[in-house]
Amino acid sequence: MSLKNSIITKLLEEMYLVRMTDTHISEKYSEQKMRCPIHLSIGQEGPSAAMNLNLKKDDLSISYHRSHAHYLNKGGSLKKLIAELYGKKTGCSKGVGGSMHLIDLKKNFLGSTAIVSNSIPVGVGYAFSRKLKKSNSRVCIFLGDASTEEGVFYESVNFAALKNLPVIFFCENNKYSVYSNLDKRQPKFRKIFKMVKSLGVESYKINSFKPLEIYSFIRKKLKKNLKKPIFFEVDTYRYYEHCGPNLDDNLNYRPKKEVRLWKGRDPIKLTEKYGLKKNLINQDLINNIKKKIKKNIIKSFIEAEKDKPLKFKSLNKIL
Ligand SMILES: Cc1ncc(C[n+]2csc(CCOP(=O)(O)OP(=O)(O)O)c2C)c(N)n1
Ligand SMILES: [Mg+2]
Repeated sequence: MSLKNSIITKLLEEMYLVRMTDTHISEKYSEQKMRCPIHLSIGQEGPSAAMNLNLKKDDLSISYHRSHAHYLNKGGSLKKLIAELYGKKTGCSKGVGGSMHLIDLKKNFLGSTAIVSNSIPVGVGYAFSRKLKKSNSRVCIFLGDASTEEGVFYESVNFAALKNLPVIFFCENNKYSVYSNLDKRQPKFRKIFKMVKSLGVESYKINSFKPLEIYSFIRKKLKKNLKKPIFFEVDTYRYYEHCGPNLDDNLNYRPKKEVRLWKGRDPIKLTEKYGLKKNLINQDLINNIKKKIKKNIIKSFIEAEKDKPLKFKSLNKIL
């Protein structure tokens, strides 16, 4: 298998895992057994898969409220994610965190949190410790576009620049903070990546929505970067409502044309189309990958539903 074959296959595996898991969650959510708020990654699978394929096992990552893709693509346990959503003791946060508090330290996924931007200084702190310990690993900090409107973001970027820390800031710009478009929140002339550049950090806009191109762009820049802070901004789009299992296009806060445009740029469909056209993959391979993932998802849901619920009395011991 050539390098390009294997990258296309890995990108698809990672993106199917996220899309199929989140789709299953959305379908089962109305049963009211998952009682935590959920922020689905459907539509945004490309950047996460591309970034994670550029991370090594001993690199660390940390994320925000929309973290299913980042957790799963770093190798976070699927079973423990589902158990977490069901509030079971077997969940990755022992059932007390829910969808916005995912963690898998065995895979160096440091966590995700509900407070916008608050994982950014934690990630920078980890990078500082990596540097003091002369470790070779980097810390990847996933953030949404709204994070760049929080004061702590600037403090963190400043500290990373000052101390020359091995941090990758990875900004997934889906243009919205809940219902508010970026043009209602930041001056039109401002480019996020340029603003970060002016703070003294090597900074790029990834001008592609094609996962393979995103992957290659990141790879090239990281190779040259020598573990100094680096910032990537990439455009992406969520298909579902900000928080919850449904579509909310009926609310009309996003222009229909924009939604159509981005659904036409679907990261999975584009990757499948490219891979099939260039004979890098075939339909049998796609079917087999999906079959295997589906089996694991069903198994994880069955097991999570069977697991013992968290007893209120045992909370003291956990917290
Ligand atoms: C400090 C803080 N302010 C406000 C909120 C409420 N809030 C939750 S998610 C969100 C939008 C975040 O948008 P973005 O970071 O772009 O991520 P996206 O949801 O678009 O993926 C807001 C304002 C919060 N959780 N924390
Ligand atoms: Mg956003």
